[in-house]
Amino acid sequence: MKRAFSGVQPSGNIHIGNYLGAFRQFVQLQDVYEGIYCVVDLHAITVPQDPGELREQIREVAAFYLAAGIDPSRSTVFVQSDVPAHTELAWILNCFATFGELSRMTQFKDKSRKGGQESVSAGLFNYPVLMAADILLYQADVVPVGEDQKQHVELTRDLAERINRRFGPLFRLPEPLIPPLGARIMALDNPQAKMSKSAESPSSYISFTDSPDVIRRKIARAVTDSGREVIYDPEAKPAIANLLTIFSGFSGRPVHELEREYRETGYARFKADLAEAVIAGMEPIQRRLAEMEAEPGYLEQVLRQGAERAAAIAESTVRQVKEAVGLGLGRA
Ligand code: ATP
Ligand code: LTN
Repeated sequence: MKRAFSGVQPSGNIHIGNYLGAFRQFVQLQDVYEGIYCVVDLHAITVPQDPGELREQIREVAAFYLAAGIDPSRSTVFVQSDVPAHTELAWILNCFATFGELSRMTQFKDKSRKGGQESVSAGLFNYPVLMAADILLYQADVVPVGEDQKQHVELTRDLAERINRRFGPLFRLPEPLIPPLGARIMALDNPQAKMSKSAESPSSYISFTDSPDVIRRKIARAVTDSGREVIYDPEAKPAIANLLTIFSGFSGRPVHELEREYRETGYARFKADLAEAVIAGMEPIQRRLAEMEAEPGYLEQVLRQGAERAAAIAESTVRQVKEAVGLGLGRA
């Protein structure tokens, strides 16, 4: 079986963009790929985190993988910092990544613009190299992610190719797997900005901790475009195109069918039905999350087993890389 690897940061509440762009794919891929899924807590500390909240969010992301439908008997779910090989390979890869290519990463440019380049952590700059280590350690064939992570997977390929050329075939070259629908869900209050966990305003996203009433209210208040026709036109009507994408994602109905039904009904009716589709789609996941909360030992056991399985694969890659690069005294 080919292998899929992905990671999600414990950096806030999981939202419907994370679900449509990432988690849903992970679950669908399970029949075709061996899945390895990671809670990337070392990535989360590249920006300031409160220790108590971070720990809580690590549990939440781990639980979300399972609640979304990842089956721990078929896939591996683990916490990044439980497997030291991630930081070990990241250092080695850092010595082959260039300052120039890391300076060109869009996510770094966006996030450092907010805080100012002088004061953001060096970890934020090196973040894509840690991500490359995550992927290359497991010799992943595919990396299911939302559109925003495509550039990081391409950097991962570049690093792997560079090192393979110099030292021989150490790493498999991974492909990004971007879903055809929902790869870039936009903020409800601004269709030019990506829906984001760490956004300041909670009205910009719908989180899996939101109750049905909160979801109805957020969708009712979501910005729309001028006019009253519900049509899919991302250029002229970016807000409505985003809502149609969300509707299609949760209802399973194609966008053109929704356009046909709601074209003339006006925005209010469209938004009311959209809210019910989102609520219905989220409900089974929210129910499983609540069930798991009542059974905390279960999650810990899954994560412990996951870390053991992951470490066995990761350590073997690190051993081969150290050997090839000439580190230590060698195995003999
Ligand atoms: P942050 O805003 O803190 O960077 P985030 O919401 O971008 O967080 P991540 O943990 O970085 O969330 O991403 C988890 C997965 O969700 C990634 O595969 C990412 O590509 C995907 N993803 C994130 N935001 C969206 C979005 N708005 N639409 C679709 N997919 C998304
Ligand atoms: N950078 C990603 C999270 C992430 C990841 C990974 C995704 C870290 N390591 C490895 C795929 C594979 C993000 O911000 N969403």
